[in-house]
Amino acid sequence: MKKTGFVLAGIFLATLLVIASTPMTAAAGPIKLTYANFPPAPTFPCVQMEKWKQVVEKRTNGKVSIQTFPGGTLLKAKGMMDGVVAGSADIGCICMAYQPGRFKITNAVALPLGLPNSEVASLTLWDLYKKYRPKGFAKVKVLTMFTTAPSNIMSTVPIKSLADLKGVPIRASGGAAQILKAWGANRVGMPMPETPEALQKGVVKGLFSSLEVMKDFKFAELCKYVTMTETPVYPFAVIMNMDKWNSLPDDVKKVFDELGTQQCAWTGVYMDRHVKSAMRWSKKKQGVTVFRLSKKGKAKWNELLEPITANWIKTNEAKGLPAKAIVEDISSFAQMYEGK
Ligand code: DTR
Repeated sequence: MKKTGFVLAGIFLATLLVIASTPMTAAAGPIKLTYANFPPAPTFPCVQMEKWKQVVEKRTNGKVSIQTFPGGTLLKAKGMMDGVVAGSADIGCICMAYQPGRFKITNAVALPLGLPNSEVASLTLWDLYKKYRPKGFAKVKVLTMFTTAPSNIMSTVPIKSLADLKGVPIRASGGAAQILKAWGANRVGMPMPETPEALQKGVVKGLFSSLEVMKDFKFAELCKYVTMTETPVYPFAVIMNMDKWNSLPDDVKKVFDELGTQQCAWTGVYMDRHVKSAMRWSKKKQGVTVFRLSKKGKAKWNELLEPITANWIKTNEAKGLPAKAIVEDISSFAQMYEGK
C-alpha cells in the first residue's frame, strides 16, 4: 500500500511538472483582445467597433479574437485613454472633445472650419494625425481615427434665431462649447452617455451634436426641434495599449495597419448615411421639425464664429504650436477629399 502511494504521488508530481513546463504557445488558442467603448451598443462608435472586430477576425483567419465592451462596461468616457495606457483594456475608443487640452492638434478639426461631412472630415483628421504625430498619443498605438458628421442643435423648444437661443441650456463638449457660447447659449458640458438623463430632468433643453443621436439615443422623443448649424465635427480615435501592440505578431500588425485608413473611411460613410436615415425616422415617426437658417441668418451666425479660429491660432502659436499651418492643412486636406 505504501509503495502504491509513492508511485501515485510520483505520477502526480510528474504530471504537474509536465503541465508547468509546457510552453504557453502550445496551449494558446487565438490572441484575445479586449475593446472598450463608452456609449451604448447601437451608437456609431460601437457600430464601427463591431465592424472592425468582424473584419479583423476574418482577415487574420481567426488568429485574433476581439471581445467588445460597449456602454462603458469596461472603461468610461473620461477614463478611456488612461485605462488603455494602463492596460485595463487592450483597445479603446475615445472622443477627444472630452479631454480637449490633451489632444490639441487633432481637436483642431472641431474648429468651425466648415468641414462638410463625416467622410471628408474623418480622412482629413487621419491625415492630420499622420502628419503631426501629436505627443498626446505617444503612449499608445493609434489604430484609426474618424469624426462625427457636423453638429446641429436638437432642442425641446423651437430655436429659429439667435434671440431664441439666448441663455438656453444646451449640452456640448470640447470645441463645440465655444461655438455655443459665441451664439449666446448657456453651454452645459458632459459626455454623451449622461445626456439622456440631463434632458429628461430638464437640466438641459437640448444638445449640440451630429444628428444620428436623434435615433440612436431616441432623443427625437424629447427634442422635437432641430436647428441646422452644420458645424463642427467631433474627432474620435481608436487606441491600443503599446505593450499589447508590441506583443502582436507581424502579420497581425499588418492587418491592423492596413485597416487604419479603411476603417476611417468606412466609419465616415456609415455616419453620413446613418444621419440621413435617423432624420427620416425623426421627421416621419417622431414629428420632428427642422429649421434651416436663411442665407442672411446663416451669415450672421457664422460671423460670430470667426474669432474662434483666429484666437485658437494666436493662443497656440504663442505656445509654440504650428497652429496656423495646422488650420491650413485641415482646409487643404479637406478640399482634396471634397474633390475641389
Ligand atoms: N458629438 C459628440 C460625439 C458624439 C456624436 N455622436 C455620438 C454617439 C455616441 C457618443 C458620442 C457621440 C458628443 O456630443 O459627445
